[in-house]
Amino acid sequence: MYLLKQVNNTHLFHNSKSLAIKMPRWHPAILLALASLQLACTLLLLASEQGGRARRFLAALFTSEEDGPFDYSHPVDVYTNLSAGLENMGGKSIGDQVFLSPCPVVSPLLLGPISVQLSGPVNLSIVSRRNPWVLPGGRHSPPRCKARHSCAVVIPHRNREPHLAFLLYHLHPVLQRQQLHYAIYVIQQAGNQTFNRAKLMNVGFKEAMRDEEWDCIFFHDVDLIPENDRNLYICADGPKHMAAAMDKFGYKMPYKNYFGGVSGLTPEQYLKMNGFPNSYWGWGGEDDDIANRVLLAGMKISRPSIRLGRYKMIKHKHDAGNAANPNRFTMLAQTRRIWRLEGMNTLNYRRLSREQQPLYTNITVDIGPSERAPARRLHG
Ligand code: BGN
Repeated sequence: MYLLKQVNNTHLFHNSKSLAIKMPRWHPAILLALASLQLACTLLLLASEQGGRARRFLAALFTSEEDGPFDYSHPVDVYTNLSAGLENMGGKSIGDQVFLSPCPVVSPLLLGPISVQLSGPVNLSIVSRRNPWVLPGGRHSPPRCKARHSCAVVIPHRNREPHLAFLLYHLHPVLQRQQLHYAIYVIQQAGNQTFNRAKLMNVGFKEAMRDEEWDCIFFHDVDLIPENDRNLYICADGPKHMAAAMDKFGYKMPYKNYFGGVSGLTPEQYLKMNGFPNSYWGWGGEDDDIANRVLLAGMKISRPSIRLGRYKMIKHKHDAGNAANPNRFTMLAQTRRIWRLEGMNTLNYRRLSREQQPLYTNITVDIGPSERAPARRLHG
């Protein structure tokens, strides 16, 4: 399909070249005078009191819808009219997916900036009550139209139940507003070994794909809450880094190829880069390794604008069992040599349990003792 699109685009390009329109010849001085006149008129119009509409029109011409403008000083409650919105979407009969027509290209349920509630009593039973449309295992499909996109959201986890409740409180309604067919997978690392975020994400990919051929797999930190429901959990041409602007970094990228927090890949993109590394035990570096893999596999990172890709991080103390990984610098220097040899193709783990909870599929895994990094082993 992708190849087909490429071929079609090239074809169109060649066609458009051959469609050159014959223009009359004007004296350059006349052209210059006309252009100056037009510029003067435009400036006059924009400066005038009635210029508001013209300014908005020009802004709409030069910024895409996804860039806003968004007013983050007046966010909206993410549950605003949610159930009514889902019920009133037209279509034939609830649950009978076969006879439903496709959902609109742009969901009419989207709100833009949403308020992030990080105080007050939020627990899983409250989240369940607020999300009557979510099925066991944390699955959902729009009730009145056929979703155009599907995604699995993988959340690596250990001992962060309060954060998980806050995340699900916001994420479920966001995904429903986006009219996606989706499921949420929480991958719990058993035991007290050092945490291994990237390996848990590899496990999540494999476990999610056992259920369904998802269009897109998202890898989501448990402590990052989306601030705009127009930041779509849909894959892009290149591996997508969703969390372009986090409050903790002053809503900008901390550095150019940052790939941490929340990202989404198609199964093809993920397999092309041999998944993620299994050997980063403890905090840091694994996201940079993943970014390197994207580039080494010949792909480009795709990212929403920093106006759209906003996330709030839940403040917390440093995790026990997730000390900074002292090997990360040497390991990162080895990605180029290692990425094909280590990743999805060397993943091994033992699944201890898999249950359908009301809000997510809960998978507990033994991912083994922390090995030494293969980069170092290969070194000698
Ligand atoms: C970087 C970390 C990332 C982390 C970001 C943001 C490393 C490797 C050092 C070369 N990378 O410094 O893993 O997500 O900070 O906190 O430590």
